[in-house]
Amino acid sequence: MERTLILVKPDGVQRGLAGEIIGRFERRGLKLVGMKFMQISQALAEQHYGVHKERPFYNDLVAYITSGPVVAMVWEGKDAINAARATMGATNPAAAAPGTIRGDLGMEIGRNLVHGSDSPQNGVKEVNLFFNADEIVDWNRGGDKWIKE
Ligand code: D4T
Repeated sequence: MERTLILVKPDGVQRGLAGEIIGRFERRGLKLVGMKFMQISQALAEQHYGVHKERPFYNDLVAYITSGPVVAMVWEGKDAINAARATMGATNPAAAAPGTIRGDLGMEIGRNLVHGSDSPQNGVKEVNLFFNADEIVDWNRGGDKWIKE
């Protein structure tokens, strides 16, 4: 079973869209196994976006993700990384399809509302960066047989 780290970024929280965004993953059938409302520190942001350190947008990216609280979550499911990214839409909301989070709710790449891990390996890495093992909840979802074969 794959896991992805999803963040409702500061613009999503500030715009009152956290519930809307969380609901889309929930309705999709992904299973929530971790969740917290938190302020990302400078150090955590630099670790999280370390791969983008040399990119021209790096400083803006770190400033944006630390600009206010986020909702950090761990969602689990079959092919969870791809499922979550399809639900999020293209990185740039201007190019994201209608029906996706970014395509319905966003306008610009620097305010793209949501983060999701981009590979199973990064999913594991990012979940471990944001969550302690005891913050992940192992639970049985009653409706699972209507979502999973
Ligand atoms: P995140 O990591 O936020 O889920 O985005 P993606 O996985 O969809 O996209 P990414 O890693 O390519 O980019 C990370 C982050 O940087 C912002 N960004 C990206 C930006 O502000 N300007 C740019 O030109 C690019 C490529 C948006 C997402």
